[in-house]
Amino acid sequence: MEKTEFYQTGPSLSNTFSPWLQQKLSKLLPTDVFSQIAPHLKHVGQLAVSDWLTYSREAESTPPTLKTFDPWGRRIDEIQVSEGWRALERAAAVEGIVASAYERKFGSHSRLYQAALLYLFHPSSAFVSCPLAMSDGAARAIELFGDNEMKANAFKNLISRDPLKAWTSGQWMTERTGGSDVSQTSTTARLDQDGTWLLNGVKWFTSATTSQMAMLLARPDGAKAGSQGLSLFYTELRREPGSLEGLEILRLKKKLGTDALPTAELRLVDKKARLVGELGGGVRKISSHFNITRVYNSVCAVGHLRRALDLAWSYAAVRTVFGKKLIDQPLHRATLKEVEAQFEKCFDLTFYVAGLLGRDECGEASEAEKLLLRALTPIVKLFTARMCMSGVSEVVESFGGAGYIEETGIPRLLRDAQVFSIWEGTTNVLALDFLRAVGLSPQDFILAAESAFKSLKTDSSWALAVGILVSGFSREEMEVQARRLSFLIAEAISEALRLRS
Ligand code: MFK
Repeated sequence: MEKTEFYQTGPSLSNTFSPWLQQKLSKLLPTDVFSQIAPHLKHVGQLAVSDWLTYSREAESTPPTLKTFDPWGRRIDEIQVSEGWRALERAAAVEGIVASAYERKFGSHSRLYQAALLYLFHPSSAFVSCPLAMSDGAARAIELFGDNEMKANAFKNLISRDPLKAWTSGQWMTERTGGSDVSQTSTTARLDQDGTWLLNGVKWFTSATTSQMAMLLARPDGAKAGSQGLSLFYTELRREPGSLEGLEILRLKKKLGTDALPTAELRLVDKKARLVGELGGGVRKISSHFNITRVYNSVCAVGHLRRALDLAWSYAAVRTVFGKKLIDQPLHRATLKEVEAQFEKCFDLTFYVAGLLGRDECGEASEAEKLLLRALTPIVKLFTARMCMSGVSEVVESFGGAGYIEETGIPRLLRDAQVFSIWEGTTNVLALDFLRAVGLSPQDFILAAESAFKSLKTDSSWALAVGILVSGFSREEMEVQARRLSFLIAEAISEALRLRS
């Protein structure tokens, strides 16, 4: 080898329970809670850059496969996942990524603890975080609307720390008739003579079809058209491991990213199910589910952006161009710092909403806090998803050509980031959900936000947002403004959170 030959050094990662994160969490949590959870977060931060990184790489390089028939022609519809994926599912149970929110060991602070665990887990999880999100949402829906049997069995399994007992859940809402427009659900439900509900239809996007159970929407015979006629159902997928009941897996989806995650099209054929709560109100009931998955989406988007930035800073410290390390190049540093600033806004907003969720779940939230949680959940979801995508794009560019080469793992960051703004509601659907949340009385929202954050009154983004909210615009004009409004509110509240910290 000639002496002049030059090789670049790649980025490296160290424990992601960083001093920065420790400082943030120590301000968000009472001292005794922080000191109790810190050792566990440190342990998880180390796993995220060691064992879990190995498992996630294995899961991503060995995507799931569908085996439709056995060698003798019997239909088996078996999804095979890698050992890396299974190891990550086991690890998630052991570390209590879902359980910590429901054990409520730290009362209403438990959600922040859980959000911190998820934030550390997600970037090395190969999107095992997706089934966890749906499992957490299902646990909440059962807590709120489930019967005693669901609480005694499914709920316990969803929050089990024992990998042999732990369940995950699907959340099946999307159909061919309409992705965002759930009101067009065509899956039917009929009661047979024994009083069992039998469901028939096709679910077009079902992530984590390896789960043990799912929550899904269907239209009982004779029910109205539109979303008012939908009910929420609970179903178990398998009689015994590997044996699907009343389900055909039509195919696995080929996606832009999230390669390790088995996402399938399913046909339900007289699938036995149980009604969750009373008949009707299905969308309202499943919203308790997807409001949780939207918070997960935000936490994971923030964790994803953090991972991208960690890699970018690490690379900047080892890569020399024009006679200087990238980190010492003023423009390169300033560019990454801009992304850092967006990241910090996302982090503050997300952990604020996670804190509100914890208070709500423990019955401690005031009416104003409940309204803030309801209205800010869609805003934080849409904002963090968009900031993650633009920030990760900047990070990919910061690697130059290496960022465009598959084996570096950097392009995957961008492909995976795109999902955050699509699943669990697109940017526009969420901006409209904010309008649904504030309804006819935006004044209540304005008041709630201004009493939570005194500094809003002098914030220019907030002034613009309030101007739109009280403008008396027609419904159509409000819809046109909804997206801009959401970004203005996200900017204003994140600035208020920055000033408060
Ligand atoms: C790694 C990160 C983890 C992420 C996990 C990803 C897992 C992906 C798996 C998936 O399942 S992806 C599918 C995601 N699909 C969506 O998110 C659906 C997007 N569409 C919407 O959110 C629409 O806005 C919606 C379906 C809710 C619109 O439906 P409708 O029927 O037009 O709503 P409508 O009639 O306004 O509301 C029906 C009821 O629900 C009302 O209550 P009432 O019946 O009491 O009047 C609403 O107030 C209530 N509601 C709607 N959205 C709500 C809500 N309540 C609380 N929160 C909300 N967000």
